[in-house]
Amino acid sequence: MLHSATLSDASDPKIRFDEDGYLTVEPLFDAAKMAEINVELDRFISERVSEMGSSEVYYEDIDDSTSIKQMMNMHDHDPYFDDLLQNSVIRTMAETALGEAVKGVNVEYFNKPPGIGKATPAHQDGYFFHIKPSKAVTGWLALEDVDHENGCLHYVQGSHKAEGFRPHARSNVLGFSQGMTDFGTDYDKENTVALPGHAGTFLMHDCKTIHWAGMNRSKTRSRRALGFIYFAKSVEVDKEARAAYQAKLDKDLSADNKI
Ligand SMILES: O=C(O)CCC(=O)C(=O)O
Repeated sequence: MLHSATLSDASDPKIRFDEDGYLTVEPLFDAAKMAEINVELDRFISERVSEMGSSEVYYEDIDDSTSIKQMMNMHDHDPYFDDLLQNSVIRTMAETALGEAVKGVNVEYFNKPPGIGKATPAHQDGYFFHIKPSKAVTGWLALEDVDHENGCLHYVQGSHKAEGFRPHARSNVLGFSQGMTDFGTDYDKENTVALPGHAGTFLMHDCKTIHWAGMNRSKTRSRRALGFIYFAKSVEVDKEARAAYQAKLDKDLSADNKI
C-alpha cells in the first residue's frame, strides 16, 4: 500500500529516525534561503562544472550539456557547498540522527530533467559506501516542488532495521550503480511511503533505508535536489575497496559511452 508521509506523532527526531529509518522537515529552509541555494547552484553549474571530471558530472543525454542529471563531490569544488555540508543545520541533524559526531563526505546534485529524467532504482546507500559498521545518513533537500509527476522520493519505512543488506546488482541507470534485485516484495509494498513536498522540504534517511523515485513524467518541470552524505565519525572506511569500485565503475561507464 502506498501512502503519503505524515510527520510521525513522536516529536523527538531521534525517536522518529530510529523507528522509521528517515526524518522529514517541511520546510527546513525558508523561501529566501532556498532562493539563495538555487542561485548558488546555478553559479556552480556555470563556473565549476568545466573543472569537474567525468566521474563527477553525469548527463541524462551525453550530447546535451544542459541535461545534467547528477553531480558528485560539489563540496570539493566550491566553498559555498562545503560550508552547507560542514557547518549548517543539516550536519546537526545528521549528528542527531546518528547519535554521534559525523564527518561530511559528499554533496551531490540529483536532477531529473523534464521529459527524459529516469527513475531511481530501489537501493540502500550503505551497500556501496564501503564502511563498517553501516552508520551513515543521507540528507535530501528539494530545490523545487516534488511530487508523483516529476519523481518524488519513496522510502520503505522501517527497512533499515533488517539485518544486513538486500541483494543488489549493477543497475543500468547512470548515477545509481547498484539496484536491488529483489525489490517489490509484499513487505516493500505495504511499507512504502511517498514523500512529495514543496521546495525546501528536507528528508534524511539511514544508509540501510530502501528508497527509490519514479521517472520524471513532466515535459516542462525538472526535479532538482541536493544530497548530503555523512558518515558517523566512528566508522572505518575501506578506502581501497571504494577506490577500486569507483575505478571499475568509471571504466565500465566509459566503455558503454555513458560518461
Ligand atoms: O534523488 C533521487 O532520485 C535519489 C536520491 C538518492 O538515492 C539518495 O539521496 O540517496
